[in-house]
Amino acid sequence: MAIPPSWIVKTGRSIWTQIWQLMMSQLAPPNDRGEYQRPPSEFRHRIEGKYAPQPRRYRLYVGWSCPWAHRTLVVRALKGLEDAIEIIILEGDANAGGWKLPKSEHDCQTLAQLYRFAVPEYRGRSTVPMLWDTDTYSIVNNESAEIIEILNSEFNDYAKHPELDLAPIALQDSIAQWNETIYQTVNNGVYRCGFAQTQAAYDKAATDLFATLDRVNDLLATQAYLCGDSLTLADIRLFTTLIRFDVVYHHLFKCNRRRIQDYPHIQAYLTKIYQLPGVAATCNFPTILQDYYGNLFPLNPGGIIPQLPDLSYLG
Ligand SMILES: N[C@@H](CCC(=O)N[C@@H](CS)C(=O)NCC(=O)O)C(=O)O
Repeated sequence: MAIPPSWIVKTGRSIWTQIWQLMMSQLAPPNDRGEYQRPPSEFRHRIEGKYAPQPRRYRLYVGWSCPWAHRTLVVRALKGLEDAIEIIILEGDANAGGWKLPKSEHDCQTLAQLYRFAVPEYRGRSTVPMLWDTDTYSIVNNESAEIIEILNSEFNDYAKHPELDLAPIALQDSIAQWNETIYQTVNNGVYRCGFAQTQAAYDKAATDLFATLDRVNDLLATQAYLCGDSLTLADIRLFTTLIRFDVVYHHLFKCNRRRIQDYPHIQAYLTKIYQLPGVAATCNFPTILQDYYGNLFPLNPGGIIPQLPDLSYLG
């Protein structure tokens, strides 16, 4: 006797919903309203005291797909710190989750093992970007917002472009205000859309996201950057989400009310930053597609990797 299709749909839906909720609660722990809560970063040292600013002493562990790590790659490129700060590019591990090292270090094959090599009792997330001290084998900082401040100001003696200040004192209030808005509604906002576990949580995140994009588009009609005429860290923080938007977030994270291509002033701004020297080389679109669609299993269980949209406007 054939199984009625309505039974297959009902049973499949019930089993899949339970598995999905279980996987999502691991991937993206929600609060009691089903809203995604990003855990705070735990290593927050600055370049001071035992961490002296020396060339080739510190290393950055990054992954091409990660927007938070991407911030650090853009600042490193703009400041010309390639010779002073080495980068180690990690690979996302679709099966085990987490990041794999390109070659074994201190007997560690994964980033999680390296975190525990430095701090054996550490039980938090092993995230990129991570700034590592090769002298003391310790983690200096794993908060991208702080790592970009460090790269902007602490290695000027070794930077090819020490004159470039991405956080001038006169703009610090404006940068801080934009950082807060952009983090809540755009950088983390796209994740709040994609990782929402209730309709209400999604609706709120999507409304907040597009309200900020509308506002930014209007602002950029009359000025070059978020804080006025000059590029700041706030722009770089916005850039790494914008560059992934039409490629990934628009579809995978359901940020589909508009694309960046539908915002003329944001599109021009994105292109301008993309074309700054060294920036295009930090944007690895095939890996971005592969990691998001291939590794975020609960959001894309079939594992199909879509084709790249037309990005020819970037030049
Ligand atoms: N607050 C951190 C977030 C970094 C982050 O979430 N990185 C993700 C990749 S996009 C990661 O490494 N996740 C691995 C994990 O959570 O185990 C920052 O901005 O530096």
